[in-house]
Amino acid sequence: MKVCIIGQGYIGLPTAALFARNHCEVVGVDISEEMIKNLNKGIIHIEEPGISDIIKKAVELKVYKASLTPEKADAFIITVPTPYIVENYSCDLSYVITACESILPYIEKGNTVIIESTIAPMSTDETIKPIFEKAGFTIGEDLFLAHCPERVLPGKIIDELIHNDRIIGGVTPECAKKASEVYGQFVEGDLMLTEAKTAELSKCMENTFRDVNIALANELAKICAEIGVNALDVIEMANKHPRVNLHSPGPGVGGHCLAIDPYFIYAKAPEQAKIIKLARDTNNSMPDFVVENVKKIIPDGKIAVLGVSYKGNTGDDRESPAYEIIAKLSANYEIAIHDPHIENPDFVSLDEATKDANLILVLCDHNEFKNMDYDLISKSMVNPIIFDTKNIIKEVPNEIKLYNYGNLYELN
Ligand code: SAJ
Repeated sequence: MKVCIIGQGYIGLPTAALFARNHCEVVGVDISEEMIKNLNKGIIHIEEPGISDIIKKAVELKVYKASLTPEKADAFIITVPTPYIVENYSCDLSYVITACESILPYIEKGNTVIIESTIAPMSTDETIKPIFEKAGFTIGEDLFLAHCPERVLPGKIIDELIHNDRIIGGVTPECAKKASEVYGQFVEGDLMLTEAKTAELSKCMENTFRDVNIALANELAKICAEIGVNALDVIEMANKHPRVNLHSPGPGVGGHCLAIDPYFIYAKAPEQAKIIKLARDTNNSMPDFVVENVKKIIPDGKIAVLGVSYKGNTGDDRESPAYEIIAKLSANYEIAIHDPHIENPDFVSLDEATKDANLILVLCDHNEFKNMDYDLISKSMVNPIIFDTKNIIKEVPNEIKLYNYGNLYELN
């Protein structure tokens, strides 16, 4: 089977790697010339375990190639971003539409087209299907169209792409059947065949479930700071109940999924999606909560910000709440940023960041921050204080004061 994948990002590239490893011929298409050049040398641009080796080998074996233009293939998979439109929260389909139009000259009767990008409910039927119908195809008869959302956790993408169950939402039952044959090349989880709109809403709802639960944990953190209870102890105790799973509070919710997908549902049914919108607002309020507490800890001085990735052990900083926090603190404080997973000429080493700092502000749960060189920190800071918004530091020496979401009430 030959597969052409449009978009070689966090999802498109690992997907391409797995098709190539399973003896398919793969063309990976992207608009970035530099990325294409590097990929054809086997050099990848994302931090994700396992991908680099597979792509290198696939390039050598000539089963994978990257290109600026699509090619004829049996299956086309669209994995381009879908941001939300700030004014009305709806799903911005412009990249998906452009990607669909870009493959039109290469599509032949009998081909399968799969949209993996997360899209709002009804997008496949109302917006994407007409693009191919206008080009003369009859969906379900001579072209097979499906929405098959990805559901993988960054850091574990290869494992989850292979083993997670997969929703296959066909525009017609025949479309779902054809799309399932494509994923059958490497997916070992169940392939669940359904309609496109059910697949669209299921995907958005998965991330909304998580966003709402994180909002509940963040609300708990605020309540505890107000009334004088240790939020982290509450979470630990409550989670001993066999049917309770309180999530972890933090500095806000980042990434390209949880911070965006719930809006796609809200934009479709704002009158009904009350909890969904409130959860988004609660999570969006967390940077202000962090800033308020920083101000209570120190009125001015230098802050060493540790970590700007949206989640631990990745170099991905899309929608990261860290940037809003830094922007808001910059007005009153000197800020030095350290992130071992992100290359940025403005970022500094841990030594440099903590030198003469008045506060260490942990905004991301990279492993490097769970156990730091506290001797060095004690020497470089006059009065060492750490505010750990990810609640990852378990113990510090006596001379260091540690704040996390368990003891913020001490600041009242
Ligand atoms: N976070 C918290 N508290 C928690 C868990 C997470 O504050 O208890 C924060 C993280 O720090 C991060 C954000 O939420 O800023 C999102 O992180 P995440 O690990 O929950 O999710 P993503 O965005 O990396 O990946 C999600 C996953 N969805 C679910 O777990 C339901 C993944 O399976 C999806 O494939 C992915 O979105 C996607 O592409 O949609």
